[in-house]
Amino acid sequence: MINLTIDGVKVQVPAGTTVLNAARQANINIPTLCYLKEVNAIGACRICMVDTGARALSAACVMPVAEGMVVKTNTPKVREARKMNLELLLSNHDRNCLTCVRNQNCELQRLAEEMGVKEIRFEGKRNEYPIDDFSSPSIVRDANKCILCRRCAAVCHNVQKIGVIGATNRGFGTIIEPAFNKNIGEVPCINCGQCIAACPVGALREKDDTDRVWEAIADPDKHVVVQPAPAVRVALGEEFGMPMGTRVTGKMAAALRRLGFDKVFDTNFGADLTIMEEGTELINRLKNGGKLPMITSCSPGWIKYCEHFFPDFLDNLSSCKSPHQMLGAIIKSYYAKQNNIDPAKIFTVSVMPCTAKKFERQRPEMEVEGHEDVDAVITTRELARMIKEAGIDFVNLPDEQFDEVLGDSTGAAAIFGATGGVMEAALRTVYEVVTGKELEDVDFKDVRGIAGVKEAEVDLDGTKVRVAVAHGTGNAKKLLEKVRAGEADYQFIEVMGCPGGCVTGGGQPIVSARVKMDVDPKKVRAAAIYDEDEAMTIRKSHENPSIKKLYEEFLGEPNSHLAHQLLHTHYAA
Ligand code: HC0
Ligand code: SF4
Repeated sequence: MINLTIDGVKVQVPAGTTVLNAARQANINIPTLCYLKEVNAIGACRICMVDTGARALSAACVMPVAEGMVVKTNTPKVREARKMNLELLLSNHDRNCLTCVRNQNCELQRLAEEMGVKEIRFEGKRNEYPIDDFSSPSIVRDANKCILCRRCAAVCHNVQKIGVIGATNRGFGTIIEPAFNKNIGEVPCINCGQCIAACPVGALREKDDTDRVWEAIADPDKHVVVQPAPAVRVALGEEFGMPMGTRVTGKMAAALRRLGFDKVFDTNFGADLTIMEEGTELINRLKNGGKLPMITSCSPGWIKYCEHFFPDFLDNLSSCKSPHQMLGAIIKSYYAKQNNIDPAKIFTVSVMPCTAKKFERQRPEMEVEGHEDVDAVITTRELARMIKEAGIDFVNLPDEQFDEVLGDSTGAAAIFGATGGVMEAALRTVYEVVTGKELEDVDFKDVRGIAGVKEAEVDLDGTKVRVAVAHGTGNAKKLLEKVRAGEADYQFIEVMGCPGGCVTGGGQPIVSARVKMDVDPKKVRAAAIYDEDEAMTIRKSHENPSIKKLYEEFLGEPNSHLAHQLLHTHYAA
């Protein structure tokens, strides 16, 4: 252990700890900007300057502790250096804060306020870059707001193992962009939005689709139906100042109704339906010598990653569409027919924790008879904006229910939003269907948690099924390389494109680097997801009475001809 003193407080930490982390232990906050725990520690922004007694000040995020070190984090020299560095960043920053999507949630803005920047002493020359708001269905890049912290590039390269954005040019001309000045939609970006979640400012944001949704709601000829994803209900409250991990399912349903949607259904119904279809597909592949391992197909970032980087695994993907696409297709067929509504007049909106779903909904693979399953996708953040714009007092809303039949779901569907959830939900059903026995303990804890790759073996009455779960494409890469090399043998794999699964998708409320120093949203939001599951009386998809009704009245049986037409697709290289 290393002993040092920080601002007069004695601290003992393991060797290799940075001054920044040692100070946290002593409850001393050193301001940071480019630092992002477990993602980016490069000492680039020089905001975390401290005095260690050396000739020059040091960047605390990259400075390791040393025995007997005396650190001062709050001297006039330190404060002036930080302020100067911040003012230099601000001197050529596009400071249109009032109209910025990150207004009041911007780490640069907050630092300026906390460091007492009252005026900017230098007015620098500014680059004027074109905004790329056209090349990608998911991601908007505004380099005029970029502060070159490289958090986005680090998450894309080091965590997701994709690396389509990085620093090009030098000096004043440095810009974070795809190689060869390409636009983001012209490179193998998977639309995961993890770069947006990492950005401290407004340089990266989602493509905003709220205007299209408002227009549809206002159109008397349109029947507008909404469905929120499993992960939205454990994060939306954060946008209204509620603590991380607060479950707001009932308030969310109430808010959607007040926004003017004609029906408030639930993607969780689609998740139960997915289990029926995907579970049956797995059982058939196991029985009939189909392609194994079967890999889940509900995460569109993962699908695009697979297409670009692991095309030899495309036949391993389940043919199931993702739950919200399935529900969209059911709304425009079954629901339209039952209620005598022309499907052409139905406008379906998905509220997703995900930016890649904006891309997925446009894919030609998602059309049935000329109708798109889903007409618009908005993120959790966009829904929050709509609720605020409508003047709805979200925190004080009563709890309401989803509309019935297509809003009815089980605990199995609830857990889809956390890594391992789709696997666990599938196992709950596959076990009972294959063995004909009741599952005594529905909790498959081996596939829960935030380990990058999780494994389990399930005994289906003598047949052993080996399963694996990976979240974040970086972990998926590791896992698939092992499978490709014949070093691992599984029958069923769940992959989610984002680290943590959907709870920490690229469309979720943005958590600042400062909060992430102490709290892991992957864990806190997932805990809320599992609480949601436990609170449900029915926790297995095949026991959902509304799912049974849908098969009885319309689809026949899982994997039927009609089910294939509406709910399945195929991704080709
Ligand atoms: Fe997910 Fe989904 S669980 S991808 O993570 O499968 O986005 O929440 O909506 O469709 O259900 C995201 C979350 C979904 C879908 C579901 C799946
Ligand atoms: Fe990289 Fe994902 Fe951002 Fe695309 S959306 S640039 S893949 S982090």
